[in-house]
Amino acid sequence: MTTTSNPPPSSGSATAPAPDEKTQATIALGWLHTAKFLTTAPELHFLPPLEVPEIAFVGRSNAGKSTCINTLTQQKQLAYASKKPGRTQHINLFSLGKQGITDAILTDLPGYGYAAVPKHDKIRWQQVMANYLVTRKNLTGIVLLCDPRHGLTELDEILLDVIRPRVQEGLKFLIVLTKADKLTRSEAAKVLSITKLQAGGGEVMLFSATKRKGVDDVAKLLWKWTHPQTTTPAPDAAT
Ligand SMILES: Nc1nc2c(ncn2[C@@H]2O[C@H](COP(=O)(O)OP(=O)(O)O)[C@@H](O)[C@H]2O)c(=O)[nH]1
Ligand SMILES: [Mg+2]
Repeated sequence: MTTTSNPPPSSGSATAPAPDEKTQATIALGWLHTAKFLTTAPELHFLPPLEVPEIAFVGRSNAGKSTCINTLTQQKQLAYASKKPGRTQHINLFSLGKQGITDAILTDLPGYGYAAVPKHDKIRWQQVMANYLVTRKNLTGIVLLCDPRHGLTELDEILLDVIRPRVQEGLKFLIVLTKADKLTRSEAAKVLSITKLQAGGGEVMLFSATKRKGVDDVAKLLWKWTHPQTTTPAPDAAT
């Protein structure tokens, strides 16, 4: 017989989201929709020092980063802003906040691993990115986009090594497995559990822009990262 020392947290259904979560997703998506192009810079030292929390999006070229940012912000011109000639190898910042009051920054870092890029540009870029990820003071969280059909690649692993000390110090970290619509249910479950083992203290979520899978969950997490004081405490699931 089992003991009764662990009462269930609630009597509601385990699968249906609580109404409260739906409201939280609406708030988070409304907030993400306020994203506006702020500035662009070729290197960290050209970026303005900022006080508000900053979330960086990183990933290999073609991982689905632009599509993910467009989906989360419900705007097409944002990723377009990062595609303008001269900005593709830049750090692009977007401001977020209701009523014109910036309360967070979303950073789009150029995709890496694109084969046609000359080697010396690749090395330069890796240094810019590592410098940004290691020293940007207001950096609060990192979202690593990964196409689950390829899994984490060598360059993703290098990035994980670079940020590991900061994650251990409390930097938030999320791996978004994109294009989940391309996977069968069992493939999705498998890659999710494998990636969780590799995520080193970070979270992992499945995402599909076409099927709108994971959109609410990623939005809520980004909101939570940047508004810790306004987040209602969740039932204790921490280890
Ligand atoms: N099926 C599917 N294709 C996607 C999804 N997200 C991105 N893609 C496709 O993947 C390719 C690369 O996406 P993009 O956002 O440009 O990747 P980026 O280089 O990381 O910015 C494009 O052809 C997208 O249409 C998704 O959720 N589902
Ligand atoms: Mg892109």
